[in-house]
Amino acid sequence: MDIKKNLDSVALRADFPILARKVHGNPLAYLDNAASTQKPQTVIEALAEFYRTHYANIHRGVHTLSEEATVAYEEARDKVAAFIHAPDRCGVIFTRNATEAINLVAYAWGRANVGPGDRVVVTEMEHHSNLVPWQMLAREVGAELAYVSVTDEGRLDLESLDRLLDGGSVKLVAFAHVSNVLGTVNPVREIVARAHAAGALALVDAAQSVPHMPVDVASLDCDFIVFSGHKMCGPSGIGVLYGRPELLDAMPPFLTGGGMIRRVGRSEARWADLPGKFEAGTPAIAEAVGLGAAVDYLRGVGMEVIWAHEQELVTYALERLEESPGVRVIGPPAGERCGLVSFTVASIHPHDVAQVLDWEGVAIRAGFHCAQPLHERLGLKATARASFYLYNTREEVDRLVEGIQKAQGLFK
Ligand code: 7TS
Repeated sequence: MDIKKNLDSVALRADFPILARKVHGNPLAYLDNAASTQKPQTVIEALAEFYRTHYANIHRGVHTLSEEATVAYEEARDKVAAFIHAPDRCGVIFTRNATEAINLVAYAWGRANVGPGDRVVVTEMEHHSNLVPWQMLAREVGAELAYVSVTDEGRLDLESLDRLLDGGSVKLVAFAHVSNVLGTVNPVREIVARAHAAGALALVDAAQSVPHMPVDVASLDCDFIVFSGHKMCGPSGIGVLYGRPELLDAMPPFLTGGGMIRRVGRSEARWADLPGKFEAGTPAIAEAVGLGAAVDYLRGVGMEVIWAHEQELVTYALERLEESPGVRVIGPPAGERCGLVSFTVASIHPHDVAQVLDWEGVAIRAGFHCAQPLHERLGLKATARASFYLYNTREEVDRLVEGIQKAQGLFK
């Protein structure tokens, strides 16, 4: 597919001021989007404009600024709900990030619904954010944490899921929509259907999917879904949990204090309705507004167009890397993955590869990418990872490959 027909990446790059800067005298090629993405001018301006003209605390004052800030914050919730096709805006809970959203479910839902002998199922490809909260829960309540296997090609082994579900007493299947290391796009609907058939709930970690592809939570049929604003052109400090309102209603709160109560007596309190019940304290007000602006921006470009662009780039990157001597690509083939690629380079530590690339102005990540059990499963010490977004170009993929060749020359 010709990218330019669909996405004018040159014009679009001008929307992101940081992409004009140089690193070590070279133009910046920012290929670390799975860690965090850059921000368009509209998001930067939405934050500044909100602070300049409307800022106040929300849901409290009757004064004009507080009312304006409340409207802006709640409009951001509407935008997020529409973006993921959430059936009910009250199920959209603002958190700090995907990590906090998963912790919210692990603490509030998990402590109330998982007990001794129950099972929580995760997969071997999870980010630590979708592992450690469940390890903590399992240890605390005496439940078992079980893992869906990953095949050598980097796919989930759904037969191992079936075996775990057959064992009974599975309360939750928590899994990534898209792996942040392998790039694998998991069959969410199928996994959710199998979990539901076994009487379990399903939590989808969409940190690497919502920013890059159209996601419709109603059609995925999951019970909880989480993602982070900073990975989708939005500010850091704002993330999202969407939960089925009836589940959220039945859950005890996670954090308690101001903003989430209806009435407080000397010895007890009653909770506010959704979504306030899960938003204790002063939330990330301006950041929510910034996330709303990010959603506007992404919708303006079009999620299908962004996905197609990234597919084109990753297909090209796989071709180039696979023909490079000494480079080993991790994960499934093009067509089964999102716009990221992890790899190793023979005899060079991934940190050294990343260092040489940085001298060239090419930003990638190296290490475990917060997925240590996955690296252990694949027998890998560490990997280097290039991850793309809507503003990346084929020329930047070429610079990645040239940088790797340079590292190979230096470490010969
Ligand atoms: N889940 C997945 C699949 C992720 O990739 C990440 C972050 C998280 C959860 C946590 O997101 P946070 O916003 O709460 O931190 N992934 C990465 C990464 O791959 N490199 O840096 C952060």
